[in-house]
Amino acid sequence: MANVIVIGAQWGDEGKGKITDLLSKSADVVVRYQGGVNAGHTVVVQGQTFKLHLIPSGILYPETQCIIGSGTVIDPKVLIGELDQLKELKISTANLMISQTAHVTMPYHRMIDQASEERRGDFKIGTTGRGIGPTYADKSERTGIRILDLIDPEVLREQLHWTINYKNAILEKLYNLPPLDPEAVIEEYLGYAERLRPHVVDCSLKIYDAVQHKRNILFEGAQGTLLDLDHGTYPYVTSSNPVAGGACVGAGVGPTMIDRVIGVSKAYTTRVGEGPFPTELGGTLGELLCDRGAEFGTTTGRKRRCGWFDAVIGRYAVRINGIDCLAITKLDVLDELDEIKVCVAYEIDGQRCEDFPSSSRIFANCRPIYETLPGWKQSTADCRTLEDLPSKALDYLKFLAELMKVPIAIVSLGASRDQTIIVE
Ligand code: 2SA
Ligand code: MG
Repeated sequence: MANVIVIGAQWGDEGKGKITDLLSKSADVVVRYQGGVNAGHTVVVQGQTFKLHLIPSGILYPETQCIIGSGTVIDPKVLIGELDQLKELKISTANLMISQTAHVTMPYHRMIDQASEERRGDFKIGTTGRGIGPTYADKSERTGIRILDLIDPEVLREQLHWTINYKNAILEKLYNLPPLDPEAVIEEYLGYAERLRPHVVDCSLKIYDAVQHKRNILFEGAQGTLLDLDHGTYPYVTSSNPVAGGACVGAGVGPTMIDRVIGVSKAYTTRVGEGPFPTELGGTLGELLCDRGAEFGTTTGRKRRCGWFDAVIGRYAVRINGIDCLAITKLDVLDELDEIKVCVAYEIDGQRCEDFPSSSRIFANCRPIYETLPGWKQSTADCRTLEDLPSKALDYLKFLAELMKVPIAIVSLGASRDQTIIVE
């Protein structure tokens, strides 16, 4: 397996949870490198559903070491909730490690995230309201609280007193919100620190050790390429770097340590939150994809917007991430359709355009140019090899691979581990 990065090639929710779960079997270490509790991974194992936000799905394998890396933002309350959930299900969390340099999401981050979304009105981003943007903003502003501050009571006390007074002014004056009581927050977070302390490590050092020992490392991206702060559909993005390059920064490893990048894409497209989406489908087709694909946010329960596969985005994701093979998920969702469209290029101001535009304004005015393929109109849920697939489904996959110029290595046909085709 070697050292592999798994990233979302669309707007998140591509099914990375399932793919990383599959790959985790051969991984010794799984690392989350960005994002926070905005992420939601659903993994189904033997009929049991696990909804994880921060803990890598590799935790379901007893031998796998799981690291929540430096580039993540950690909401301790949610993380402890996940630890409790796993404990109840008798899954050991002894192999969970948390980077000491990850940033901590505080109550004021959530409050500011939600209040600023309200304030934005028509310009809202459609965030998960989990305080992600404000936590990363504090990191950049250099007023953040890191895990190593959290677990040092003296430092935490000192830093939080100062920061909460500063934030209270913002909460009161800008958002008309009640101030926080520093002592109450400090007490609450000191309690979290006690629970998390045994898991805290130097993440980069752990990974470097694993590299030296030739262990297989899996870097698990959250969200997706088009939600990347630098390369996504700004401003309708998250505040971290889900792209493959983010793995090096967020885990503290050099690019020479990475062997492969696997891009995960749905056989169609979804997006949750605001922002342009050229291939979005309204009406019954959109509803059908949403119903068949159970397209509701894992974290917020929000209904996801659904549309046709967009190969312009696919090619962009291949370029930005250096994807060398693809995992196509949820092919079975298309089983009933008479015909299936694929966006192969955009029309922008009357011109055909093959490349993704950087401006969200231009992107909002792109008209998709479609090619239409026939549907296969039969269930693929029980297919386990490419030969099992209806020929039209295989043609569809081949078409996607041709458009993106990378091979398809994995096809997923349902939520269960066994509903998967591994292409030899
Ligand atoms: P934020 O909260 O600041 O990161 O929101 C900014 C944008 O990023 C989008 N975003 C996501 N998009 C898809 N899936 C995500 N995770 C959850 C899931 C989402 C949920 O797995 O379904 O439950 O609603 C995720 N997290 C952030 C978000 O919609 C904004 O467009
Ligand atoms: Mg998700």
